[in-house]
Amino acid sequence: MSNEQIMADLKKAVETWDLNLVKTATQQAIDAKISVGDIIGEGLGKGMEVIGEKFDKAEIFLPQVVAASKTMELALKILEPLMTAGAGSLKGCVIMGTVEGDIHEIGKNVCCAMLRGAGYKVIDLGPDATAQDFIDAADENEAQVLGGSALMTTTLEAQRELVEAVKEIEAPYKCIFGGAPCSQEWCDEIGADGYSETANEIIGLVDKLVQ
Ligand code: B12
Repeated sequence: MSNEQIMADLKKAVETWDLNLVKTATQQAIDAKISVGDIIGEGLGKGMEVIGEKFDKAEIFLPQVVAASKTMELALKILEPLMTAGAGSLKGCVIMGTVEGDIHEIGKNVCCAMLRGAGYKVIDLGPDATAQDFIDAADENEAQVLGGSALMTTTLEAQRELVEAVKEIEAPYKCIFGGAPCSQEWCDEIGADGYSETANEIIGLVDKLVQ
């Protein structure tokens, strides 16, 4: 089977929330030595984009979005062993989470996966993480970077709160943000240290900050 066909199957599996197809296609992609970045960014992620667009147009509803999310998560689980860098080779530590009040996790999970693949220790706080959760985890793990995801306009404000909480205690942590309603302009406004639109770009961003 060609790599193009495998990528098309990965996209289709998420779009049609087909758990069997996602298992087979992910394994085929691994066997074909397609990079984890391409499997996620060019395959599974493209399927999730279609789901997002259909949901926005009310062509599908929450249960279908949840089913597509579960399909994507199954693929990320299968990819996990490939994304854990060996001990001793870690480039630094990043605390990732979805900010307080927000339960969207897929984009954040993709970022975690990409960072692990690039050799970072990643502590994933999951969804609905408070500023204090980020700071506690960073203190405990001597992290350099805090990455907060927000998918709703209403939860963007929690990104600002994280920046302010870090400034208040004069901690050296760099704050970076992302998520669909987030932007470079927003990050400049709240005094964040970085923004990236995609999970592919997050690696370069973190590399620069931990240098
Ligand atoms: C999937 C989804 C869900 C799933 C989430 C499942 C899960 N486990 O995560 C479920 C069904 C649970 C859900 C629930 C809700 N959702 Co919803 N959901 C979506 C949907 C369709 C796709 C989001 C997604 O996963 N995209 C795919 C990922 C890969 O992309 P991404 O998240 O943008 O991440 C990429 C980048 O942004 C970046 N990135 C992400 N995080 C970070 C972090 C850092 C640090 C960096 C650097 C980069 C970065 O890298 C990622 C990979 O490239 C969007 C629609 C859309 N078009 O976005 C709505 C959407 C986000 N949801 C929305 C809403 C309103 C809700 C609900 C309130 C319910 C409802 N009434 O619809 C609840 C939320 C309750 C809560 N308190 O949080 C709205 C938000 C509106 C707004 N602007 O405020 C949207 C935009 C839909 C809409 N048009 O109405 N949702």
